Amino acid sequence: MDRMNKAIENMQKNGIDQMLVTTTSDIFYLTGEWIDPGERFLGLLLNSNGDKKLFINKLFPVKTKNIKSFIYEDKENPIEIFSSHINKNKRLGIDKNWSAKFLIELMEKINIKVFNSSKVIEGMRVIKDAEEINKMRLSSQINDKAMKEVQKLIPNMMTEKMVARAVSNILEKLGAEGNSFEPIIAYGENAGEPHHISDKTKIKHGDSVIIDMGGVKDFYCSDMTRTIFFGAPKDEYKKIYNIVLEANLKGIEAVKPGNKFSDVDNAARSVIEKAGYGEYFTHRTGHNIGIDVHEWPNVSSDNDMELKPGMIFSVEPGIYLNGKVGVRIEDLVLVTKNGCEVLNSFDKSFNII
Ligand SMILES: [Mn+2]
Repeated sequence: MDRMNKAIENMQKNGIDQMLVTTTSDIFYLTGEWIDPGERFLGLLLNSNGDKKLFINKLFPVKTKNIKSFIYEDKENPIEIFSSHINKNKRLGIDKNWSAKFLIELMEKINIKVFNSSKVIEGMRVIKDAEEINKMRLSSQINDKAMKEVQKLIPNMMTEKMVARAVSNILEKLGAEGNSFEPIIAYGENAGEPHHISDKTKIKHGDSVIIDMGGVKDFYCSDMTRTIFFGAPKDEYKKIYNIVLEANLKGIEAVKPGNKFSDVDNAARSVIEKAGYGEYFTHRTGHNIGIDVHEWPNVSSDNDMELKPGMIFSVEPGIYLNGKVGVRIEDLVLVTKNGCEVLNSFDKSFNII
């Protein structure tokens, strides 16, 4: 069954009569078409009776023949057109990412009960099929190769920003379409912030270097982090590195069907807690990934959802000592029948360049 009909079947099972899908990645997942409308309205209205209607601005050509398209022009009001296709006596499922400007306008125009129906597509996307798995493998293989090239740039005394800028070119040369997110290159004390924005900082002797990067290949994202050192670091920093590495390995070890996302978080987090650095691991252990770099759900202590074969997510523990040092080690893993396959193979042993 194709994905769109599967989605409609899921709607029927969940008692959802009508549902609006609006994100570029969900529409790509369902139709195979990548349409990025910027600020303009794009929506796929699915009905449990099997009707599929796409609302799209004339600026964006649609190739799909199996959906009825309603094409509007800039001089028209797309919410006016869209609202005339809704059954006002029934609840309308709405994509949680739909822009509030459209939702507010719709709610001002018509009196209808709306609810968040994102779980319908999220629940499908969380399990990758064979074709998606192969694309995810390839995407991470490219990222592994790119990491090697990026690490070669570090001794060149370029700023964080210059290295970050070089990442997309390296990924493209290796066959990717580009970055899956703005790469994080963080030196020394900047690495002490988990989401540092790369700036004009230059590297100093003994700095830890966080390199968090990912590419897009055939619409599927990679995401990996390595931390290396520029010259021998303080003993404590080496100790921290080995704790984070142990946490990464223990987290990965916990990835198998039957375990929960919270078990993976706990396996990684408890290594860091036992070593006395629990308060410095300030984020969740990971996130699912696929067409989007961050997909539902998270690998976190409060997520008791069970792991199932075909899920792909990151395991990325870290320790961040504000103003001093930061270490994060991140790999993508695929849940298999008996355990997991790590999609990244780039070396993660303690490394001084
Ligand atoms: Mn990540």
